[in-house]
Amino acid sequence: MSGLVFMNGNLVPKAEATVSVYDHGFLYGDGIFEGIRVYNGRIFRLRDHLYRLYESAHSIMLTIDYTLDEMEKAVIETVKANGLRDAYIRLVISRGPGDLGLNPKNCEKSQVVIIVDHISLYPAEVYTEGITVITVPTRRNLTDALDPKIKSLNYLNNILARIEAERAGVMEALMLNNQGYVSEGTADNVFIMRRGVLKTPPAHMGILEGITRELVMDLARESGIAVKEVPLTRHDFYVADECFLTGTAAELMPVIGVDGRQVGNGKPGPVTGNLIDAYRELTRTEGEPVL
Ligand code: PXG
Repeated sequence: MSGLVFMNGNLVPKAEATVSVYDHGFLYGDGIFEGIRVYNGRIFRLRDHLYRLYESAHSIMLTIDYTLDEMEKAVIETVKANGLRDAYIRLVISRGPGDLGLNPKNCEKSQVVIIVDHISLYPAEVYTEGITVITVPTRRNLTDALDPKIKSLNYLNNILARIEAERAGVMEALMLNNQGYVSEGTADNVFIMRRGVLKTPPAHMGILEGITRELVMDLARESGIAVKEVPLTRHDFYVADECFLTGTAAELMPVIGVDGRQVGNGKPGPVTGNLIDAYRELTRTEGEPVL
């Protein structure tokens, strides 16, 4: 059952799911992607991911040969074909094969790829014990160069930041923007709790507008916690009562140390714990099962 990849309309076995070396996604990182989860047979927040995908496409002037509704059907079809009730979906759209020049005018057909595979989860203790992070030298993309709101195939600066973190012996990096404000992790958004208020950097700080981020702000507000989108410096993280990362892959991950400073009492905080529980409940129960 599993191992079938959607390639421009065809479901092909994993080993045959290949793209051209002339694809501008490969040559130049010219394309966009989404990472989506399947929980308990349900595709979590698929519509939100598709809206963001089509916004990214519009922003980089990439034509997708499928309407949003058609793409939704294609994703569901690929999930069903793979028969995985808990899975990771990687939706990739590249400018398609062209020639060796930068100009995409010869890229006649964009390449749509939908991969549904097992997800490699973070170890369970990460959620009960938390992780430590560091800020790294590699900055997040400038908003007026390549806006981080675009989920493009250009992840090199995030990859460099992740390598810098790994070499320093921690699992994740906090990236700063060009002004030195904290923007986000390499594949996750960041939050702090301080004196009863939940804070996260606003979108104009140069971040991906994470779907988990939005959801977590809603969950917090519903439980009566004040939420503020405000610029945050490294100091704000050092003196936070609680800190956590949010993302499709990371879910809600407690952070207990930043740049060698202990955050709060050095243990995942109570608000973080409650939000993790609420998030997990939602992922298992929201929406209709597709298999
Ligand atoms: N910031 C960045 C830079 C991201 O790439 C997030 C924040 C969180 O956004 P969501 O919408 O997921 O809450 C991301 C998400 C992967 C992978 O396989 C990466 C992401 C999502 C899923 C999988 O590396 N990035």
